Amino acid sequence: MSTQTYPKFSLGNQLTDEQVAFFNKNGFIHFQGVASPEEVRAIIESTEQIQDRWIKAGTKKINGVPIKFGKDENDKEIVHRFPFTSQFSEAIHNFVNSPRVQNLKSLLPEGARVAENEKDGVVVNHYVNIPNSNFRQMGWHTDSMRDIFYGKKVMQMLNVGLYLDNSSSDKGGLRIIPGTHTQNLFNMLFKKAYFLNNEEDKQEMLVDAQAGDMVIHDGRIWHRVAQSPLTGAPSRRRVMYIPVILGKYMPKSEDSATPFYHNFIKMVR
Ligand SMILES: O=C(O)CCC(=O)C(=O)O
Ligand SMILES: [Fe+2]
Repeated sequence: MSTQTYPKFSLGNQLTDEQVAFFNKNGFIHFQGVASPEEVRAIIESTEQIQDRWIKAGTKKINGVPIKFGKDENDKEIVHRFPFTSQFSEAIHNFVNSPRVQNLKSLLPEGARVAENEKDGVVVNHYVNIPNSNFRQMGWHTDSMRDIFYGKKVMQMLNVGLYLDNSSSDKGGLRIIPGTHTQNLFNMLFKKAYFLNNEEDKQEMLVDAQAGDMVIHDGRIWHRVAQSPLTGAPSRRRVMYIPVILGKYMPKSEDSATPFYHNFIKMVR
């Protein structure tokens, strides 16, 4: 891993020219303390309620997108990957529609929108490293690859990550290769084996975040989530992703088909 560090910013009412320039050059940007501890707590609580509801009802998919289930450190059944959370949580819906998040559209060309009911909606990931964990890491990928599975042209998109737990190398953590958002299509497709490759890259950079921080990445950037060196509760890592997208409006409904790339997500553990 590169020992390089990077500057962290604070998010005001409008992005500064310096922040926009940093994002355009590197393909990511880190804002500290964007959500208050109360907001983070309310979001976590609402995911726990959603989890109980889905488990009780035996819900397997939302709008065609599979819910990823597994076990936590107490052998309790949990949800590891929650799609479309803002449709089930007022706390998440309010955060996503707050000016802090809506103003981020200015990082993309005119017409960008926050996608609450397209793609997988606002996703919460909950990793925990136990023996036989069903979700403790995520191999190398770009998020924009999903556009190709939808038969769409690759369009610029943002994935806006809100950290619900502290996440440094003790959690494994998000690793990104800065600048890869400007690569050509061949490198986006073939630079690494999608989701199968979990190997460290010399150029990868660790995103070292605290709960409440926001880290935005361009959908074309290569990234992975490393496995925590710890096990059980100390390995817990929860992060929420808000997609900001361009292009044709493609809302999902209960009748929507399961996207092909979920065959890969199913393999991720
Ligand atoms: O958990 C993370 O920080 C990244 C997750 C991710 O890359 C994804 O869901 O596409
Ligand atoms: Fe991703």
